[in-house]
Amino acid sequence: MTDVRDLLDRVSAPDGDGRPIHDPATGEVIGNAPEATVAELDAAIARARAAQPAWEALGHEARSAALNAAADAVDARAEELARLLSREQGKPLNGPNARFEVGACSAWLRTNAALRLEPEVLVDDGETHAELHYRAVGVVGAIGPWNWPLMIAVWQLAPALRMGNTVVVKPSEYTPLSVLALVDVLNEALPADALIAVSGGRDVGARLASHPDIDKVMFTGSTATGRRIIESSAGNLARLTLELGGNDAGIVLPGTDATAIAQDLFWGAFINTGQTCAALKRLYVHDSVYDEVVEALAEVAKATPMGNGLDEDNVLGPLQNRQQFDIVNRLVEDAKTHGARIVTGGSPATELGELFYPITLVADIADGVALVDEEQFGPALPIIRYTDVEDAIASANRLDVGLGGSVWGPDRDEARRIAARIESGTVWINSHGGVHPMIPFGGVKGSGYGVEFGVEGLKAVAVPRVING
Ligand code: TXE
Repeated sequence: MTDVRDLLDRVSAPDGDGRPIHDPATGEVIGNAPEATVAELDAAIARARAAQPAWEALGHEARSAALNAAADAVDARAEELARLLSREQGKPLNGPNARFEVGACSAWLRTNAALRLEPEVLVDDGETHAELHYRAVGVVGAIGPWNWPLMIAVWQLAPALRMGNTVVVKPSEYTPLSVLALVDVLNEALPADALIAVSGGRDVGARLASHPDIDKVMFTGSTATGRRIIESSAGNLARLTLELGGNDAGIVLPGTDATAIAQDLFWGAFINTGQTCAALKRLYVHDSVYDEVVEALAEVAKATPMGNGLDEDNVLGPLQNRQQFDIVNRLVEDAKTHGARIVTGGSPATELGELFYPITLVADIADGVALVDEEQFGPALPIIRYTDVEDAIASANRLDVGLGGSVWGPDRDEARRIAARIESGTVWINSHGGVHPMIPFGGVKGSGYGVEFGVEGLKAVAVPRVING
């Protein structure tokens, strides 16, 4: 079995120092994360600032080559990274989980290496010749969450490095070791101080966002923290890309074949055991197919194994932390008091471990109940019956978030017409949550602003410069 000891030795705090990090499946301590002080963060930002001009001066070709070499380094360590991620985050090795996440890191690095952002000729009419060029912003602060800690770190750092920025990464305090290990591996291929990871608590995150020498903040996390980062940007004028929470709705139209969509619906909702920003979090199903859809989802749930992520059979894991476990438990208990019907699950799976909660399908529930209105970010899905599609569209749009959404049905044109009326950054048809390194991704309303991925993602970590004349 691949050992993660070497990676842990490279990044852990010395014995007796740092913060213990627990495996959410077993409660075991897997290592100690260094806890940087604000002064240490300041020193890291100064180093990143000093390294930036030379990194930008290398030019696009050389930076692309470095990103490809960094992807090679990730591939060479992929199994170790996946195992460390599984132990720290809880997600299984198999399924759309740890090995998949490490693979996505490499794919995003390579795609960013291959992207081209050429100068645009704006006006060329004989009198005026104006071109738009893109330059690096400077030093980018990348602040990440605990659900997809490696993939989201790469979403932030790959385009930033590609454009010639240097980057200071602050991982979530729940999953620092795997991100520190990833950055250490990436740094096998990058020049000194182009990419620095600083592990610490919320004070370190707050300082990174408000630091006068930070030019851009890439943030994925809660809406509450996003608001704080917006406030601090009034001080340092940092540009922001904010990918905040969501409460994605899915609408299943009449005539849909329930068994044909059940697998995709299931994974749209329960990828990473529901701990995914753009997961399906409220499902609106037409009365004519409601019972079949609920039944088909229950069949998939029964056949999908949950447990310790290192067991090759499992594809669902624990909640990553007690805070999130308590949110899911509270929302399901509250739904019960409102008369909702628990189809599968419905109470903690303590036989698997303290932080396990089973796949919980909650039927006969309505808008206004907290499990529908609040982001559960876990393995509990409310399934709401509708009779008029106009009501379903209104329900999808009634909340103050808009990251993703989906429409499921046999008629693609009809589904597309409805999709155009959903207020979210992405609407999928007959699938939910798939992302692609060439397709811009971002939210509207309380889900944040700015997009990641593709050429638009490069522009988001660049500043325009017009050359006129
Ligand atoms: O997020 P936080 P948490 C949602 C999910 C979850 C909730 C809280 O609903 O229940 O957010 O999760 C850093 N300035 N999502 O507590 O607090 C912090 O150290 C700058 C949705 O993990 O937002 C961490 O690195 N940074 C989400 C990061 O911000 C600050 C994924 C995220 O922490 C800071 C995860 C500050 N003032 C949770 N305070 C998604 N969109 O995918 C904290 N941080």
